[in-house]
Amino acid sequence: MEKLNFNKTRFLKVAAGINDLPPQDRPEIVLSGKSNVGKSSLINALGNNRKLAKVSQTPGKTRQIIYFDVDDRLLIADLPGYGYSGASHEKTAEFSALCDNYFKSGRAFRLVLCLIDIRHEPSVSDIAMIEYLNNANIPYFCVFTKCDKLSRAQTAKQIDMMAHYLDFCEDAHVFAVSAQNQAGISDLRDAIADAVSK
Ligand SMILES: Nc1nc2c(ncn2[C@@H]2O[C@H](COP(=O)(O)OP(=O)(O)OP(=O)(O)O)[C@@H](O)[C@H]2O)c(=O)[nH]1
Ligand SMILES: [Mg+2]
Repeated sequence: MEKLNFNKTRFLKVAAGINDLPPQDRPEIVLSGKSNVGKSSLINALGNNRKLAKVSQTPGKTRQIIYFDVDDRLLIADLPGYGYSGASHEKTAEFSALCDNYFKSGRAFRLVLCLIDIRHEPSVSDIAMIEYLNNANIPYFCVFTKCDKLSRAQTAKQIDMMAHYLDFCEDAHVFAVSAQNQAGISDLRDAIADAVSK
């Protein structure tokens, strides 16, 4: 089959709730991570188009599940960021309910990209997410974002530190990327294409 063309990434729809998800007529991958970790920026980097997903200085911008389509062959779901402390308690509860329902909806997830900021220690929610995916046997990649902020040596050191906190399952792939300078993006595209073609 021809290689998945990430340049053909387009916005598909906004799903306000669990009853509003698009039909699963192709593999679906999910972007998950703390608010502000760089989920929207990563979609733009993968799709090579800065206008695909809204990037914001204000955390908590993405409040619904936003769907993108890649090459008419793959769905990417951009989940609302978890654990944003600036949002009202009510709003936070609403986001996490949406994510919980989504993961429990019985949809088939080909792959989850767990985004974690390379500069910070993993949050309780990051650790909980990895544990959840391990237990649910959902394949995932750990994607460390904003690597342009650190040197290569610092990046490697941080990943070692993360491994201390995060119980990566044996075949979880680990990526260090930057949406800003495109580091690691092409490798990540290849690995996604590979994972969804199986
Ligand atoms: N230096 C650097 N900054 C980044 C990178 N990716 C994202 N950012 C910045 O981080 C901030 C948040 O990025 P978003 O892509 O909007 O993050 P998000 O995870 O979609 O945030 P929510 O939608 O609020 O959950 C923005 O100011 C981005 O410019 C990166 O690779 N390097
Ligand atoms: Mg976003």
